[in-house]
Amino acid sequence: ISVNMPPCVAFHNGHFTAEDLITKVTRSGDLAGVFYDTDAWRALPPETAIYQVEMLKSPQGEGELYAGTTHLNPGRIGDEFYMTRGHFHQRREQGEVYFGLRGTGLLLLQDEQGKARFEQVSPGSVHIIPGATAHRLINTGTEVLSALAVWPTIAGHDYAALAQGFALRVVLQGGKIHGKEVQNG
Ligand code: M6P
Ligand code: ZN
Repeated sequence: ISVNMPPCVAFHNGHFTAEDLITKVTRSGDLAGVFYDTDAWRALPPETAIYQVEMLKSPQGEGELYAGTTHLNPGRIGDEFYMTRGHFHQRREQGEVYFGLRGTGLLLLQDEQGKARFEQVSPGSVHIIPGATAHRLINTGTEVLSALAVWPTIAGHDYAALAQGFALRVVLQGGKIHGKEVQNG
């Protein structure tokens, strides 16, 4: 028999072994308006790496899938834990699956009515993100949080729909991880 070697992802750290990877680093300077403590955000060197995504190249089109790992560093801006920007899919009906691989944190999910909830992310956790649900990773631990994601290539990203942010924030308060509701207006 003839067998092709597929790309490999290491389950202990989420890194891929593949010929052709796409990588993108998001730095604090890219995240204007994302963290609520703007003074603390300004005090951080803008080149500070917050997260890195490594993904496989995929054919484009209806039915095709991307696979990629987000590596979210541990840390806080002010008292708020490092997090990804977060997004709805441009094609709202399209879902996604996240798998926790390393580290601990939260997956923040929010529907179009603004109702938000958390799922605990830890090695082995499986997260089914339904359509029309915005998603953001938050690293509440002390090591890198790595999660593997699989999503349709046609999904796209809609960041603008979340310009006002998510309804919940996660902060360290009195040495404890605390979810805060964001006051509107
Ligand atoms: C996961 C996927 C990607 C996403 C990335 C970073 O790998 O959901 O589609 O781009 O996380 O998240 P964001 O785009 O919100 O910065
Ligand atoms: Zn997504």
